[in-house]
Parts: sequence; structure tokens; C-alpha cells
Amino acid sequence: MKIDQVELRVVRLPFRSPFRTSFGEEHEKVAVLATVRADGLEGYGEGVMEVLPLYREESVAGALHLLRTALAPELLAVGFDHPADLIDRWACWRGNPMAKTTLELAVWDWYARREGVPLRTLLGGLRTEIPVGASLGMAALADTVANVGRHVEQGYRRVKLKIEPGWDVDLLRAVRAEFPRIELTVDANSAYTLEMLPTLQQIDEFDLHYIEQPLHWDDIADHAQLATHLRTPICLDESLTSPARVKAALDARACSVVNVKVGRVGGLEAVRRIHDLCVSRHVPMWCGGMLETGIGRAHNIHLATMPGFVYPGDTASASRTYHRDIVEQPLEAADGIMPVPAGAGIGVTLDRPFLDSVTESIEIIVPA
Ligand code: OSB
Ligand code: MG
Repeated sequence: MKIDQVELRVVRLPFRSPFRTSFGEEHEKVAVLATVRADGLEGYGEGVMEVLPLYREESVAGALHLLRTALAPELLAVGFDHPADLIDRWACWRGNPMAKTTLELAVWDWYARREGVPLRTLLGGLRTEIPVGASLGMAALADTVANVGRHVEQGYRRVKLKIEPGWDVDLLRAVRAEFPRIELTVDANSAYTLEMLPTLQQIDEFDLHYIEQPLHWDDIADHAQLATHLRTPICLDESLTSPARVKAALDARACSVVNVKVGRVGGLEAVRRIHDLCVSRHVPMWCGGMLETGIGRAHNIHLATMPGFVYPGDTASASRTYHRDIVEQPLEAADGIMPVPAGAGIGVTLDRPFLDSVTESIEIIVPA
């Protein structure tokens, strides 16, 4: 198959309210959207790089450079038989999983639309709806407790709280006092070190489903150490950047739960490989989020239908994050259940006037 052109578009969308984590406070989304065009069809992908490398080390500027100078020209020159082939073809360019995923997702969406099937079907996902939880940014204690209550009332299947040193035990005590039995998790986004073991051990008393990425954003060894001192299961997020890294983390017993973000691990074929590994080892997985627009969110919903995604993910209603989305279909959960957009590919269409109104730049790349 030959692709006629690749569009790279940068959009800027304000959040409804600031999202605060241990690595900073964010007020808006800057997303790179890739569109591939061929045979009168379009496919869409979204990158989760940030303007500055606060979560992992990729950035919007670096990803655009790789996309326009290497990935898109290679795809346009060579074409493809199956989207699953791209990950190995692009391995010659080291790392940069988020940049690669941006374009790989667009090819998967295009391919599914051309086959006339929902993307989930290509991934082996039989479910037409998925249970979801919500990730709450840091806020004042009383506001956080009230916010947990609102999400519980809305039926979210799990609530995740962002923590950091000094904002952990008291927070959990307050939330558990009000909600002793809800499925509760915490995400430290790499804010702790092994020296803080006594604090981390106090977290054991709150009956959390897991603790997400307590230590350094690229670490496996220290997490393996930590796991021997905690009852609470460890879930890795930032550290898992490829199928090989997931295998290394499981071999080292650094985590017993896996957060899958397609951009962080290098695309949907990488997700499939991680999925099969985790299923074979009986390791529960769930689909993380990066506050995506409707394109990335729709991809997440489709991939989370794969049978190994047994815990509720972070793919909550789009309206929690945005006043208005760039896709026409509302991606909204009801009672903690998110329906999978029906139709071919990821099942969404673009709200073109709104998309254009939030677009910062567009470039079109054609075969050389
Ligand atoms: O660690 O899961 C994370 C958002 C940005 C960067 C990292 C993370 C998050 C979230 C948001 O927790 C989840 C979502 O609602 O998309
Ligand atoms: Mg996380």
C-alpha cells in the first residue's frame, strides 16, 4: 500500500482546569496530530509528547523533526503491507517511541477504515465497552475529597490520586475516612527515592490497588528493591518504554501491574507484544492516558478492549478535560463504562471548523 501524503498538525487546546502532578502544573494540551491520506481515506494519530520533557524525555519539537525528516519520508517512499511492520522498520532510529507512535497510529486507523472494520477488531478486542477510572490532579485536601465523591457518584470504577513527598499519607487518610472501600490507587510520577522507604511503607495501610511509578522515571532496579518492602503492588508507567523494557521489569519483579500507554511503548504493535507477554504471565494491565484529544482517546478506548486489559484505565470522559473536543463523537463514560466508538477505524470524525480554530501549524509531506 502506498500513502499519498502525511499531514502534521499542531493543536493547542485549553484544559477546563489545571492538571497538577508531582512534575508540574499544566494548563493546556499541545498535541501533534498526524493524518495519512490514500485511496480517498484518511487515518488519524495523536502524539503524546509534551512541549517540555516533564514526563519522559521526548518533546513536541524533537518529534516533529523526526517525523518530517525520517519517519514520514520513509513511510511515503516504501509504503506498507501491514501497520504491524512499521515498528521494526523504524527501529534504526533509536528510541523516540512517542514520535513513532504518532504516525503508526494514523496508519493503523487508515488500514482499519480501508478494511471497513473497527480498529479493535484488528487488535483482537471483542468488547464494545470498557470500564474506566479517573486520574485526579492535585488540589487542596477538601477539594480533593469532594472531587473523589463526585467521581464515585458518577460511577467511575477506580479513582487515582496524584501524590508526592509531603502530599501522601494525610491525603490518603482523609480520602479513606470518607471512602473506605472504593478502588483507590496513587500515582507519584517518579517523585520518591528509596531513601523515603518509611513513608512509602506507611502507604501500605490504605489498601490501595497499586502504587504507580513511585521512583525514578527510567528505573527498574530500585523498584525491584522497593517491591520486596511493600505489600501494595507496584505498577510501572514512565519506566516501561518498549516490550523489552516490560519484559525486563517483570523478570526483575519490579512491578506486578502494567500501565500501557501506546505512545510511551512505541505504538500498537508494541502494545500487542506487551499484551501477549503480560497475558502469558498473568500480569494485569490497564490503559493509561495523557489527557489526549478525541483522536488519542479513541485509540486508547480501542486498544483497551484487548482481553489483557483487566483493570479500569484512565480513559475517562473527554468532557472532564475539555470544554469542546476536536472530534464530533462525544467520548463520554456513563456509570464508569466507556462505549467504544462504532464504525470503521477509531470510529471518530473531525469537527473541522473547531479543529482549524485550535490549529497552530500544518505541514504536508509528500513523496520525494
Ligand atoms: O502519569 O498517568 C500519568 C497525564 C499526563 C502525564 C502523565 C499522567 C497523566 C494522567 C492523566 O494521569 C490521565 C488522563 O486522564 O488522561
Ligand atoms: Mg502515571
